[in-house]
Amino acid sequence: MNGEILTGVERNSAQSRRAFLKFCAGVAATLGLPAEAEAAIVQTLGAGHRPAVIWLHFADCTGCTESMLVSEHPALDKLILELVSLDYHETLFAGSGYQAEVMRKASMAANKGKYLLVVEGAIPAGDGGIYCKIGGQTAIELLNECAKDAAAVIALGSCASWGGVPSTQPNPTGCVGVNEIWKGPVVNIPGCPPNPYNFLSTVIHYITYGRLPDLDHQVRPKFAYSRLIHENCERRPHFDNGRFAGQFGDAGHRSGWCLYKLGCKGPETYANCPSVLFGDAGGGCWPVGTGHPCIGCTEKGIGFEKPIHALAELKFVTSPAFYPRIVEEQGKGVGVASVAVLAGGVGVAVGASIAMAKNLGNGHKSENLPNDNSEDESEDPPDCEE
Ligand code: FSX
Ligand code: SF4
Ligand code: F3S
Repeated sequence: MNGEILTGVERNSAQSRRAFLKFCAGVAATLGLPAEAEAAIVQTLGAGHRPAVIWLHFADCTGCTESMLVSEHPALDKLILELVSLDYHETLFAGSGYQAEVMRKASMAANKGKYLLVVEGAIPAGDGGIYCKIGGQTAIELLNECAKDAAAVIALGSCASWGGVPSTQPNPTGCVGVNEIWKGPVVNIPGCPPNPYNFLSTVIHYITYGRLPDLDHQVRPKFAYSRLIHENCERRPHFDNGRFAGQFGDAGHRSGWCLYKLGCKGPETYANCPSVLFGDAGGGCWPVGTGHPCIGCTEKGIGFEKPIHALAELKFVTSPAFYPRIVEEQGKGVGVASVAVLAGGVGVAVGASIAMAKNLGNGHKSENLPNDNSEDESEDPPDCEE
């Protein structure tokens, strides 16, 4: 094409090819895979192999689907039309009622043992499951029926992973996560909403390699949930230097200081939010980036359970000297997991804990900043793990 004038179609097609290659490179990087993986992903997705997906909705706000709708790499239409065959989805389906249920059963029969089952929302299990019925079946019956012949079951969002918002006390409908009902293997992709790229990367890993990615002890993909939010947070230098916002809107808060003393759960929450971001809207688009403390939405027992004002437990924190680059260069062979192991040296953790205790005690005061007329409500330093 050197020196030639491109037609509109050629230009669009070149742009979409570039966007596709960029997307595959992004998936490989998110998964922490080496350079060869990028080629494998390009080849597999380019070959047009589209697994059938059955997507169920139970007790939820549909935010999981909404967050998929605003993803641009790929846009949802590309996901539906080119990467997977979305054969049943109550929110996005044109059909409804009897017609939709017939489609679901037909797809499950035609793709027996090969389709992916995505479950969004908690399962209301109280009183025999009578609080959630679709097409005459309870959520419990539907889940068991659809999971039985699935190649893999993905619990998408915190509600499906461990109950999430609908399971908060007093939980009158007895909401629980998928793995309380379906006793076969389940992959949890928590978050409220979950990051769409963690879901897409899991599906693409499955399409490319015929198996799911490695999982942690809570059956979450390690590529997304093996690092604390606190490890990659852009406000971390402020934490390390004892600069904390004392209250919303004070000078520390306006200056981008650490939100730990406003209840940020980043030090006890595992997720890749600071590096993957949300909504394809550019830098800073994640809760802490916008000035709100992390509420620990990916973490069972923290999100929606631990009060927002409560201070986070300071987990095993690495020294800044051991921080990996947020996006690892391709082909260097250093994955997310190996970086986590490298960062997990006991001596480093002890050193970091001592530094943390010191800095939390020091606490630069927000009111020392110019134009601040608020009082510093910093609390005494909590005990740190050693
Ligand atoms: Fe739950 Fe998904 Fe939170 Fe909402 O549907 S994970 S309430 S964002 O959307 O299930
Ligand atoms: Fe970031 Fe929260 Fe950690 Fe502060 S406590 S560095 S805001 S994750
Ligand atoms: Fe949730 Fe905290 Fe990420 S609130 S979206 S885990 S920053």
